[in-house]
Amino acid sequence: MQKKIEEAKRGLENEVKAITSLKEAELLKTKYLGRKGVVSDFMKMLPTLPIEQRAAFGQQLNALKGEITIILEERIASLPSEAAPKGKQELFDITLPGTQPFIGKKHPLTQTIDDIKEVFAGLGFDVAYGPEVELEYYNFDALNIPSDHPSRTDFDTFYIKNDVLLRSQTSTVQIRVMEKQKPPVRIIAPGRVYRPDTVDARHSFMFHQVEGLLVDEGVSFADLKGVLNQFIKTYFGQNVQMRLRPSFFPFTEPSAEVDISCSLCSGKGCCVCSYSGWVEILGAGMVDPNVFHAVHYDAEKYTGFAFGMGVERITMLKHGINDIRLFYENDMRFLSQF
Ligand code: 2NL
Repeated sequence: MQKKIEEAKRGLENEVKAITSLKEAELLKTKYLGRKGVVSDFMKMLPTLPIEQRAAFGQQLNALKGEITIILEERIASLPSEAAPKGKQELFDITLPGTQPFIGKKHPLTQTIDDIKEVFAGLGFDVAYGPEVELEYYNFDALNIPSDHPSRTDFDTFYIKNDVLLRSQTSTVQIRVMEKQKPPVRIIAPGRVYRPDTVDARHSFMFHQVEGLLVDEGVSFADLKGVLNQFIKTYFGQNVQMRLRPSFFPFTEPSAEVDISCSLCSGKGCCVCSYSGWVEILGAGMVDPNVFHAVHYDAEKYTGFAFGMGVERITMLKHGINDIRLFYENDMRFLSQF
């Protein structure tokens, strides 16, 4: 029996050398492993053997089967590539278009901040950043905000401990810059700010602001108007109109709220502009001398203007977005539109 098995194996080893195609390999496989093949014939002999020899012979046959499979596979692998499985070749259709890789893009708020930076870079402004966890001094005292001002309460500001808070405006950055640098100063400060507002379509406990500051000798309100007009025309479009309304901020005097003609209805009146034709986009004014005192600038020598705008608000106006929460949900159906 042992001899017959050895013979069968040697037979295959000889035959396998001669084959040149997959088809021949298949024929050999059938000859040795098929239903009427060599191994199968051996199997049929099993019951004719004495019981005590059957187990050992069965094991030898299984081993032979394994060896035959390996010999055939190795030979197939060494065949020239034209002989490789046809079916598998056809699975790969080089005429099909490739899979489109996912290409990321900037978040719409980042795009807006970048656009704003670009306009102001063209006007000679640098970009400054500062900490989001701030001292009460930078968020309020240095900005001439009275100690009993309602914005200082924990209804309007997140306190971490006594005099440490989450900044509620990015003016903190401008104070820090003025502390370190003598005029002229020309900066914008983009960043996150925090206020404990209940979240709804227009409010969020965290949002983004860009504030601007220009300080030099002889800076006037006309310079403020000119810079803001330039920004508005570049960012929203040349046909957009600007208007200033008198307002009040503790850190500027005089102060103004700045409107643009409603981009949705071009000033005719719609729900976005409450049928007024105008929408508010920023607050601005001439830096209050008390702010200059806080940073040891000579308020007799220098004047300056400052302004602040909400990034979410501007982005919503530009793209007609009606719910601020969409910015924070990471829903690609929304984000991929910009
Ligand atoms: C608004 C109004 C404003 C400022 C921010 C400022 C900063 C310094 C000095 C004086 Cl260091 N002013 N910032 C001035 C006027 C308005 O923001 O409605 N923001 C969304």
